[in-house]
Amino acid sequence: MTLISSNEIRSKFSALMSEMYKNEVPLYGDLLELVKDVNQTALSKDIQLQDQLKMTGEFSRLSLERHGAIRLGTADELHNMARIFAVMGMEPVGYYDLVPAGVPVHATAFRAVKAQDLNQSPFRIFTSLLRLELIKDEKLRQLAEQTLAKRQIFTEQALALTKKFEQQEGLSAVDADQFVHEVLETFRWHTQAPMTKALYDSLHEQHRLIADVVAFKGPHINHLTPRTLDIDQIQSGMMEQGMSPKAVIEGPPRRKCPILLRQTSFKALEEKVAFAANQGQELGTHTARFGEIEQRGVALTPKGRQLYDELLGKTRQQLGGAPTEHNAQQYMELLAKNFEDFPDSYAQLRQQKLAYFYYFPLNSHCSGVVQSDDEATIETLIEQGSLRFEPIVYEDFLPVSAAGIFQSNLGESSQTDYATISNLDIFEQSLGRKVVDEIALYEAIQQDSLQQALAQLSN
Ligand code: OOG
Ligand code: NI
Repeated sequence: MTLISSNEIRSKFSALMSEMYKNEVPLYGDLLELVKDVNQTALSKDIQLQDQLKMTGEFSRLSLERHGAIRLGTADELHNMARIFAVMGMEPVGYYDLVPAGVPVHATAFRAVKAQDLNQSPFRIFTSLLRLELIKDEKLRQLAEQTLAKRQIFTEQALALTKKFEQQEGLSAVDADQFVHEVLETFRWHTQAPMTKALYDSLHEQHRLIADVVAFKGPHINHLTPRTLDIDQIQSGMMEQGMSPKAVIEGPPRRKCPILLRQTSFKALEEKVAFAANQGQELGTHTARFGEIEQRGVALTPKGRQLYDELLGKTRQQLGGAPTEHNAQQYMELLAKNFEDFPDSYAQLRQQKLAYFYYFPLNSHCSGVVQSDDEATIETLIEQGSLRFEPIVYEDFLPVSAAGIFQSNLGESSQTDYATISNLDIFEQSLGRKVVDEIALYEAIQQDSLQQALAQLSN
């Protein structure tokens, strides 16, 4: 029996999810059109960028690239979600604690980990787990726990096929096809909420997010984000088309050499929901789903990340908190000013070890030159024109940005001060395994490409 690769299953699922979301949220389709136009223009204006994306293998994945997000209610749900994502070659990478930012969840991002797998299908899902223990009202917490304990967010077949995958280390074409359709059910929007509107309202009063997780049959996908090459152009395009994006773009300011991740979103949709009632149904609304766009730049080393966090922190401090609609202009000016301290050429970013790079051999006939991978040799090879470098794209998320995205669609008032500490251990216990360290992944990609390039130059 031929088994289908996890890359293929992930690609299929990503495409299917995009179709479903387009049907559920037509505005997402409009956004894809806008992103397509902006990307085409950006590429035709910048041959160097085109060349860079072709070298790194990102060119062909760009139009397919999406991330989504779901919010889960229990450890059990998270654990099974991890098993299901494993069928698609996705591992939990990184840990994001949103509690310090006033959002009662912690999270990871499920994604492929190897460069060639990412280039085949870079589909990622930001997956957060609700921290019910932070609900102060004990009675309400118990009600929420009971509600979550009763629900089953996966279809029987999805779980059965996952088990089959684990046993035979793969799925046949027929099984893989059924698997993606079954798993899609978990992400679907439900217009019916199996609880009373009164209970929903009390949960909502504790935190909107709690209502969003607990009141529904499943963890509906709440956004699906395409990747653009020019987010400022998208931001103004969205305003022209009346899509009302959030006031500021999250992340670093506009730069010649983009770093990490910049994101903007438009407000959540208000959707009709039928709540359970003694007699029939009671109608209400719920806002959860929204649109988001992102621009990705080079992955930073811990040293680069520290500088990023410092400059972002300084900006927020000068502003006196998180940016709002009222001080957006001032925020963007401060941000641009502070980030002048962040070198803005790939050469400097590489030399100062602020970011990660791929290395490519340019001249395969300089035998004898390359004896070691020490820094002096590498610098000489670059100067000689024998070695070329290109940025490794950031594949992950940013906790401060994520908190900003959560808040923009939950309403600003939903920021609560939770007096608690981060808890990676609790998260990993719920997940049933350790999360992958993203820095180790970037290091390995850089190191592999350097070794390969040197080996080719020595041939
Ligand atoms: C997830 C928000 C985080 C991002 O891109 O940072 C996120 C959520 O709202 O559930 O998707
Ligand atoms: Ni997102």
